Amino acid sequence: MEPVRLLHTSDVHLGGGFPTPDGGAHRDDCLCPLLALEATVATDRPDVVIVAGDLFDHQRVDDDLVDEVLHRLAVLHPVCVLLNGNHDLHDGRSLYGAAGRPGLVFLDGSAGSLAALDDAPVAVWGRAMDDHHRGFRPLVGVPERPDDDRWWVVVGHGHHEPDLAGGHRSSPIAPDDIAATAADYVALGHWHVRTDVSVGDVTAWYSGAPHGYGASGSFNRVGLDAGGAAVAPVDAVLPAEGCRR
Ligand SMILES: [Mn+2]
Ligand SMILES: [Zn+2]
Repeated sequence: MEPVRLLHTSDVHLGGGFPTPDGGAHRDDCLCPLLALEATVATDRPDVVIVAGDLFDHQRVDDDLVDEVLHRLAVLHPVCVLLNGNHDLHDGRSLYGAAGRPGLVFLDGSAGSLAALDDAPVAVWGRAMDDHHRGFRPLVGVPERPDDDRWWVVVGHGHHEPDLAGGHRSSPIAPDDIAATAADYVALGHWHVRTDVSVGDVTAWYSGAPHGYGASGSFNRVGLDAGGAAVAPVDAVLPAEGCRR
């Protein structure tokens, strides 16, 4: 298979505003993390961009901001794969009604959506979250690895829980769930800290939030080739003093 390069992000939380490490502020209409993503795409030239949930901070984000964000992601070139998260549930108040447009692949199925991308030899699966509760299992119900010449990428938004029996958190993801995907890469969201949760042969990461968590944020750069998945951070460069626009 042709090698491919992914750029994986999650927990962008647009519409929520957030402080900077040195006391500045990003406003509610801030696009700084998205501008950082665009800058990274321009230099890194990935084949696929993946947003693994919580692109938006809440479901009351202004329509114009939602439209601008979806438009900018749609025209990124490469294709952008979107999964929603618990902050931007795909339910009756979903913000993703306008996500069906060229350049975007929104994984909208509450039982999972499988998509074979047009412009890259990649098949991707993810399960849209319509309710964030203990019974929602982001990585349960993953289909068999497609039997064709494509890299197999699974996307999920939820809480990694090594001891499922002893836990209580919503949308749990067990190590066995990750292993069972048999994926070349599992792109996770929900944790704001970049974290490796790989199991055996299955490479799985939380990308972390681009605005960081007490430190500067990053995106996850993933190369898939015959040697497997090579994962590295790439800095998300946001203005330290807060919003510029
Ligand atoms: Mn989340
Ligand atoms: Zn900002």
